[in-house]
Amino acid sequence: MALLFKSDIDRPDAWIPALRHALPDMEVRDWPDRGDPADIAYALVWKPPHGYLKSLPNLKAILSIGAGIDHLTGDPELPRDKPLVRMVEPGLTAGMTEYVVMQSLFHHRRMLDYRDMQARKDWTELQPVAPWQRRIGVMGLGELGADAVERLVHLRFDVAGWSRSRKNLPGVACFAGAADLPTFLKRTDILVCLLPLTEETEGILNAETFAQLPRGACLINVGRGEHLVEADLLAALDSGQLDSATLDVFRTEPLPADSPLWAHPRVVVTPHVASMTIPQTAAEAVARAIHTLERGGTPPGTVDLSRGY
Ligand code: NDP
Ligand code: OXD
Repeated sequence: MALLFKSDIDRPDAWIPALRHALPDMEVRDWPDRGDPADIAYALVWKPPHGYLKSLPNLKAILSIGAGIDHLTGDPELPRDKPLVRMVEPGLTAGMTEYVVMQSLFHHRRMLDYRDMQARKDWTELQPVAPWQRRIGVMGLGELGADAVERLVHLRFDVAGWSRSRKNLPGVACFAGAADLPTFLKRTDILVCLLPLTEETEGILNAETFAQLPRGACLINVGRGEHLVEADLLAALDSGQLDSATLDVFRTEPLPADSPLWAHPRVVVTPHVASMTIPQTAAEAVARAIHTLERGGTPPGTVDLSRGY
């Protein structure tokens, strides 16, 4: 029984030893040396070639190296009868919370304005806003969103969250479902998208959504590029409906050189690095998931393909 590791972006020299350490009784194979497909019981993957997972005759479960699973559901031949487990591990969660807090503070403290002022050698003190007067709204209160809102509450921001099912999180105004979306947006100065990409959430960051935010709001998109309608963002920035945006994810990655987002003065671009799975902590999570599956259980992060996440 073997575990296959396959990713074009995650470093095998860090992952393979971590997996072997966490799973001493299992053979761990790296993609180029995958050997007999019949041996592979578990596939730990990021963007495997379409059709490949179906070709593994004894596959027991698919484990995603990332939290998102849209890189797998796009495979028309995905073996949908096998358990699909997405990454839930403390390193990934901590990294995302750092990024959301960092970018929230960046916009809250008007760092884009100070950056422009520095270029002009302009020594002006901008009027501060107390954190409890700054309303941050996080779309998606799952593994990542719930941790991020907890830290934002500690920083004394006025925090709200929006999810599919209603939550009860200390210090967070919780909204749920399509009916609550307008109320949630209306009270949001900094909008953070931490949703999974599904049929329901694709294109959710659009002109209609931006129009419901207070004028001069900021956007932080760390979900997926397909959540955002880029032309609507550019129009909202140009009109002043949105003040600024931080974008970590894009419809086309790498972001094409001719994208207007690269040089937009009110946009911060990062190359899909908001958070990355940490091999050491993730290998432990993978081992726990495999042990749970071997016992017939359901590990944390098991995806419900009928709802798409
Ligand atoms: P979870 O599945 O744990 O959480 C998803 C959240 O979104 C849940 O709160 C869920 O609601 C909510 N949600 C889903 N669909 C809807 C909907 N239609 N309307 C309202 N709320 C909805 O995912 P994670 O928190 O682990 O990850 C979220 C996403 O973050 C990933 O799918 C990935 O796209 C992105 N990501 C980006 C990274 C980056 O570096 N940029 C790194 C890691 C992840 P409910 O709680 O009711 O189910
Ligand atoms: C993820 C990602 O889904 O890195 O984990 O985007």
